[in-house]
Amino acid sequence: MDVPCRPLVMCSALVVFCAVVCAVNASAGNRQYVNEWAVEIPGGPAAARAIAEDLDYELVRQIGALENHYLFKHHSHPRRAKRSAAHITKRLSEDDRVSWAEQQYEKQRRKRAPLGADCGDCSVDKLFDDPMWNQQWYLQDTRTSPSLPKLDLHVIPVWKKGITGKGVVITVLDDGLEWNHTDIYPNYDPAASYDFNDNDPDPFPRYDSTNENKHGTRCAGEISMQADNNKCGVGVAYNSKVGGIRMLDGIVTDAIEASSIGFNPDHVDIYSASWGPNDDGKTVEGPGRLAQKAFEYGIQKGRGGKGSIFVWASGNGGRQGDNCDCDGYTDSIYTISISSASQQGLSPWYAEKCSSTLATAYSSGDYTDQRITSADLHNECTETHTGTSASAPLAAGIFALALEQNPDLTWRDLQHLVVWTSEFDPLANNPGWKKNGAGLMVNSRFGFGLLNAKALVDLAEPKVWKHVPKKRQCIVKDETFEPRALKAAGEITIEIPTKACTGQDNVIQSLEHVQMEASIDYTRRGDLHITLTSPSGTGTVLLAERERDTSSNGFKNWDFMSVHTWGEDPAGTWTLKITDMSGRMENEGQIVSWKLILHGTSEPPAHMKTGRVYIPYNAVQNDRRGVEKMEEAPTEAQAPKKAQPAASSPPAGPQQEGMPSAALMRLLQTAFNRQTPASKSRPARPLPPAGTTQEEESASPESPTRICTRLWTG
Ligand SMILES: [Ca+2]
Ligand SMILES: [Ca+2]
Ligand SMILES: [Ca+2]
Repeated sequence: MDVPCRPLVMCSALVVFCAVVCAVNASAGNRQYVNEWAVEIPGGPAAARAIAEDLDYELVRQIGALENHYLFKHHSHPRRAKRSAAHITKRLSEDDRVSWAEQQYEKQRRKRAPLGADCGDCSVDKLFDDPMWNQQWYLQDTRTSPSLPKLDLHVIPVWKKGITGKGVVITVLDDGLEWNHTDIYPNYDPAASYDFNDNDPDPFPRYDSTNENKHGTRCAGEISMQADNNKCGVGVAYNSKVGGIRMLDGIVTDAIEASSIGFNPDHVDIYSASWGPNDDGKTVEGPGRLAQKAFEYGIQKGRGGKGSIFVWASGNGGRQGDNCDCDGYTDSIYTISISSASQQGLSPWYAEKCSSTLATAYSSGDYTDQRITSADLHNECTETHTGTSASAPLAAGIFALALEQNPDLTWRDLQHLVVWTSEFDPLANNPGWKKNGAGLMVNSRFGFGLLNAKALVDLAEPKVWKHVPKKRQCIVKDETFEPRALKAAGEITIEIPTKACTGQDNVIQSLEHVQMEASIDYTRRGDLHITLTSPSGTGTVLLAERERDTSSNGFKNWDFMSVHTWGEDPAGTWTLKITDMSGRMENEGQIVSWKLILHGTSEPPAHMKTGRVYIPYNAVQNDRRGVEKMEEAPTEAQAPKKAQPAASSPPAGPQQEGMPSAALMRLLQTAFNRQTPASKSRPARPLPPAGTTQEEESASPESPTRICTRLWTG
């Protein structure tokens, strides 16, 4: 009896059939079929016409330049259908005069209009024809697998929105600009340029045998290299306008600095500076009187009153044990101070720590890490731009994108945007992260983390962004304070209770910057360690020890600035602690005076009314090919927290901890420095204006205990 077998056979056949059909359907997904067929007819046009007539099609046309290929439209078939009309295709295919036929269906394609217009649906590495585009790892994420740590500043999604820096003017304060460089010239802006070294309008650099003055051209190229011109690489804001202020190739004075910082502030939007006082680990120096006034003028009057944007490199003194808290330019509340991270997401050997750094951009790292690509002197290109010098211009370029998205952003809006959108996750494998009282992750190596251009520009969108409230300033002092002595192995603790000007119109409920202005006498300045703890419990190192700083000059009305308590409510008791753990028992001194200056707003800015949500960065980043699918990645994005082996870390500077083979690495680094431009790519930093202290601000009204003063409200 074979009857019982039959259903089995049929079922098996059905299963096989279903498996095939289902697989086909699954791969077809959500296809929309149209009433057109592509048909190959070896007999040519006459045969095509005949077939069309016989089988009731309209012959639309030959398909492009393809000989014997025709497009047929079926008269009675619906224009769009979810199912393919297999029977119609079969009928066509089985005609002896037809060698091949296929029903057409709609393909999902996205416009990439501003990008690679000639490029169709090509991949990111083919977006531009510039020969060094594929070395710009910090822009296009050259990872080979989504499970690897992310590798770029998330700029491409911004470009894909059509935002490329148009209408935004950046000037680079440096050693000149080779403005006729092929990759810079189309974006060069003479109105954003001047030569304060030779006092003429042409910032062209002085050539010499060592190409000493390449720095400004390299920094400008990072921002504004032309895209898709088959030359060098692509600038972050490749349609922005860029100028150069030549001011580092000669004697730098306070007047020259002020002239540069304040150059044409109604025309220039962003000033990018990759220089500062000596990174020798023993200098304490800030802007002189004129430069300080130039900053203030720019903030109050620049950009039609919205405030000039000053972007500052945080300094390259890591190996000298330098600390950017002793650099009054990065330490200024008016500058956006930018530090560096290597390709491995680590703090590089040259980076400095301090509490005033706001955010981080990529740059060079260990000698195996890739560096930064840019234009170079003599119309050449470079792939070896390094240091925090290379990070600040990348940030300036990203800020140009934000200003194109929303030209009304104030200088404080931009700082808030940076704080709120910079990413902790890609730098999470470094020590020193803490969560402040407002739920923000912050680190003295990186500020609030790695810049995320897409998040920043999206949040800056005029329909989304609400200007931050009016700036308030509340000064907290103790008029009864008497100088207190400090000795080696000793400790001074000062409790500072404050209501943060409650009851006055300059009450502060949401902090921005905090400044501790202090005068301290000490026999060996570099042995001092100063921390400030907020009422929310956020501990900030305002000053770390500097081994090389043997000065006995102390600090005179120095503003130690911190952004680490950003967003916190400052009411409560602050604790200032000064210690000397050096073991040099001969050390002695005193804290002469102090003043706590709280900057912020009387109500939390709109964007901060709900807490910051941190997303694993790979989840954000894996949409980089332009397909915005956050849900695809999160589960695997949790995984790639790489355990970074110490051996692959950069050579340790004196401040870096837990580096087992630091001596070996230092040796390698020394050898490396002899043959690469890493340590000499920075121009001589400008000679300091005389004196090591800031101008004392004019005395503010003081009351017996502590006083709250409202200053200008930008
Ligand atoms: Ca000149
Ligand atoms: Ca180019
Ligand atoms: Ca420094």
